[in-house]
Amino acid sequence: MSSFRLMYLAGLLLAMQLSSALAADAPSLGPPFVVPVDADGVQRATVTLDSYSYSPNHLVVQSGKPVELTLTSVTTITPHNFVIKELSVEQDVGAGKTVTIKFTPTQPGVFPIYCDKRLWPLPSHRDKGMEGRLEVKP
Ligand SMILES: [Cu+2]
Repeated sequence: MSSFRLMYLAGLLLAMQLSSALAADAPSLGPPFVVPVDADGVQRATVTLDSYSYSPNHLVVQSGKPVELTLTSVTTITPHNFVIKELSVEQDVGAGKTVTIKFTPTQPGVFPIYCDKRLWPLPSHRDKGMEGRLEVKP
């Protein structure tokens, strides 16, 4: 094989890797999921964690009412977490585990949700698309 042909193939491979990396940079935000308010006034929802996604990943809640999220991991090996930095939420979720978190957002706003786990030197899970959004309505 000529060196020109090898360079052409290498370039093709690089282009393929770049395009897949770019695709991973634009995680799709799902339809807004309005978290229902239970009779006791608590807004409850279940979020499924997988590699590398949250489902649903676009949660809408009301300000001033407690939020209780059941985080269920469906992975067999990879640990994940659930971070909403602005609300001081940071919860590890081991592979196959389910944990419940409770917090009360007091300010309306739009806050990123993400997983900051990473297996160095690979990109973080957030970089691989494991992120979402919490919308807090007044
Ligand atoms: Cu993760």
